[in-house]
Amino acid sequence: PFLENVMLHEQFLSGEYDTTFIDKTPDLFIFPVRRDRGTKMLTYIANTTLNGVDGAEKQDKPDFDKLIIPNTENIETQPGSKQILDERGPEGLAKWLKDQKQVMLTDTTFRDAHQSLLATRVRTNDLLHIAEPTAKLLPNLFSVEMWGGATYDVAYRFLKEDPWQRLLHLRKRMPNVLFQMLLRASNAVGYKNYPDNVIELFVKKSAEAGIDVFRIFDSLNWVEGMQVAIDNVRKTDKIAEAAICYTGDILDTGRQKYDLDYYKNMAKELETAGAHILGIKDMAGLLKPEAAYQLISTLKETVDIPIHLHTHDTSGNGVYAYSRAIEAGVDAVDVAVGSMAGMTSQPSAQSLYYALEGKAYQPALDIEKFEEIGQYWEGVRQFYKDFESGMNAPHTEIYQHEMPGGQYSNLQQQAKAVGLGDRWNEVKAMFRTVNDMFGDIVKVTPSSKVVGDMALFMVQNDLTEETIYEKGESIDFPDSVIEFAQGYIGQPYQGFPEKLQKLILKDKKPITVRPGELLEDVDFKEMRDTLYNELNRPVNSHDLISYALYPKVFKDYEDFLNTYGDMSVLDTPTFFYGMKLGEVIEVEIEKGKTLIVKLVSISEPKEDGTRVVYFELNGQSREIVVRDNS
Ligand code: 3PY
Ligand code: ZN
Repeated sequence: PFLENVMLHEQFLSGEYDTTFIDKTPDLFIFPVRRDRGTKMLTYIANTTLNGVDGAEKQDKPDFDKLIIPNTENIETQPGSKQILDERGPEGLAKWLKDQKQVMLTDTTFRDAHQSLLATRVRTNDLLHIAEPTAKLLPNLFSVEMWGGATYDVAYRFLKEDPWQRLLHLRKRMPNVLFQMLLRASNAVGYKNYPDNVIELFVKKSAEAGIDVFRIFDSLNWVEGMQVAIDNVRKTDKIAEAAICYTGDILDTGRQKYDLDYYKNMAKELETAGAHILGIKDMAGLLKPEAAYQLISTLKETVDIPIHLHTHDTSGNGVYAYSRAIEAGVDAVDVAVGSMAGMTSQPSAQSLYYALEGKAYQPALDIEKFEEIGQYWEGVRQFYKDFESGMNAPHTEIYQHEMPGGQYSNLQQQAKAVGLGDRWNEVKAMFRTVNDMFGDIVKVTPSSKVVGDMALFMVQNDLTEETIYEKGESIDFPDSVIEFAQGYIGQPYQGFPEKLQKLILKDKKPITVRPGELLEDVDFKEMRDTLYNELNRPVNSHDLISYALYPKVFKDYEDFLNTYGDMSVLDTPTFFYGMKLGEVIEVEIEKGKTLIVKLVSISEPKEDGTRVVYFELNGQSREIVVRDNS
């Protein structure tokens, strides 16, 4: 009742109080187990067993090997980079990073690796099992990238889980390494520009919940679009890693739009804008080894802050590119655990380690531990085999189509969904054509999505570059393409190609200012009241932010919770495939409370298309009636 009084208090509802304690204490929101919690869960399992998950074909549950989780119970957690930040602040941390002799590593396995290999589908449950072992076995990491990018949206939309809970639970288990997220500047973790006060609250609450390093980028490398995010990160005393997105090819003298001077100028601008670290974000893996050497050597002379390089191994040249960048003095690089590395993901930590053997800058880490953690991931990866892109060899075509690693598997899924699965090669080629039509732009979320949408649209409608110019006036372009031409995701370097912009916009007028300047602040107080009435439950800051970013996705997630409850507690095979006849699973629905579920039998379908699914729940018989959609 005390808790209820607090949460129904006028001041609490108004949001005019410091919510830190409540936001960071998810336990407060665990209410006594209602009687129907078991029924809801069984309904999800029954439904998934009969019909599969939304958006995928129903399949029988495969036999998976048991996961191998390193036993680290008796190992103490060593202090790491997180303690350095806490003790010395962001400038002190940046200085420490720059002073290191060996190259420092960011492990992206918890974010970009699975975003790039498995369409971002790795569930919190699978991250939690390996979180503590990772913190204990790899205390020398610079950071673990575990949030942001597409993880936020996909968590709600497809995994039916709360990304804030992921962050809070991981933070508890990994107190010693810096947590890093990818922040799309004014697009936060979405695909469009948001009002400045949404970015402000998002950054503040993410920092409070546990993010230490914010890698901030703008999808058109438009520094003006990054300033609000940089300023807000600086206000939290966390690390602003402002990033340049690498595009084109500095070695190609025939292509001068993005040359060394371009990168030098932007690096200086970002340092002036307040970056603690300079990020180089090679999101598609276009940075060839010699280019890496030239770029990093030049930038090391240009800025005083440390430099952190990110690439994708799509071409197979990732380890070589890193080796050359390290020779040129780069301070940190992004890698993934071997079994989740390579191809569209980051280069393998282990491969890089061995490539640098005999060098003073070889990373200081226990390679055996990486291998142990890799065995766990090898097992987990099996659960997500349906989301693999099918790329199983180095893919040098990347230098032609320039598609970001995180986009490759997603766009491929999108192409399949609109019936273009067998025209994937055409889509890739069109991706490059569209880039050139747009004036050779930086391609990374959301600008890469615009290029992808346009490429799909053109292939689907059998349009070519020529026919676009011929028939453009009568063509209704995809919404994202119109918004891009309007300037709603920012200004491309050297502007839009005018002729195409006019064809796309027709009567609409483009903007040239920062979209955030035109967007009204969100009234969070009013939003809190609206949400409180709609959800019929207390609303915390995380709910508010998620609703502000993704209103429909967030509401659909709430509907899912009302129907089935929190299914993030299920093991991944059960979440995706349901159960087999006779199978018994254990589900820890909250700390110390475990349910034992057995699937006993399934009846024949009745006339109305439903079946009865018979379970035992903690030894007691339960029947669930669900529709069989097959
Ligand atoms: C994202 O924005 O999600 C990316 O990973 C861009 O590379
Ligand atoms: Zn990336």
